[in-house]
Amino acid sequence: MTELKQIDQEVQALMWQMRTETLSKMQQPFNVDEKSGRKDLVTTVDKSNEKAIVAKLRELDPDAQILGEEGFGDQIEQTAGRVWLIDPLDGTMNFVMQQNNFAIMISLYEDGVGVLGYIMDVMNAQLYHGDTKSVFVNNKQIEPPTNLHLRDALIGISGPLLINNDHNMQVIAKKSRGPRMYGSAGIEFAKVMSGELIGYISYLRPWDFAAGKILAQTLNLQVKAIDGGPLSMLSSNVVLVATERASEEVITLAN
Ligand code: 2AM
Ligand code: CA
Ligand code: CA
Ligand code: CA
Repeated sequence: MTELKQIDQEVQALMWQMRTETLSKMQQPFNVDEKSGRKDLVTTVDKSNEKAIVAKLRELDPDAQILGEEGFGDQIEQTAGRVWLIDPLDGTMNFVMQQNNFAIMISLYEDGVGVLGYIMDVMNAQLYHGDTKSVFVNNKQIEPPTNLHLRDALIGISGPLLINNDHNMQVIAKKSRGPRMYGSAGIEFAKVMSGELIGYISYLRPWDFAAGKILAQTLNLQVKAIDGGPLSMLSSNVVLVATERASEEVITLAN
């Protein structure tokens, strides 16, 4: 295995390369298919991005397992050892409908513990990356956001949770200064880390929150299931990322 520091450098370079490739593929015709329905899309760009990322990670870390959303990695049944998680295009609906507000995400876990995280906000050319010690946007280290209360800030809530009022989401939205909805878990984690949002709540799968969880926790943000318990890295969860104060307030209101 290549040394971790070198792997980190190589994966950062890979994220920039994937950004360039994604921008170029966006300018050419691509195919769009429905997965579970008309609100759940996959494009040829999701698939080719994942294939390219899997190929590079195999070269860098041949003994690791790889879990990718589109299935070009491994079938994973347990989190022992090194596991790379890939979301090759996060916010595919936005990619198709807006050509904006989408991300590429990669992370590394070892025995279920986060090691490295990467979120590329493609259209803003911002790579959020780091480990359990520090978080950077491109080359600049960022500081933890202010530990605000729910009533003093904006909160990201996914469309389905808010529309269906699951876990009292409408009450939580009313207690805040207002709900926001961007349609990409990666972009929303980035906005919580930068302090634009006090938190974000959404029903997510492991590759949707894996990178954000590592980086957000390094910035003193709480990342939990909506019942206050730990997140499963092998199944879906209603995920809450928020400042310590807002996290406590949301968990109380949601349960
Ligand atoms: P995706 O674009 O990679 O699928 C809003 O849809 C956010 O929730 C996106 O980050 C999206 O990731 C994620 N998401 C998770 N499960 C989804 C599903 N079944 N349908 C649409 N989006 C989903
Ligand atoms: Ca998807
Ligand atoms: Ca996703
Ligand atoms: Ca995706």
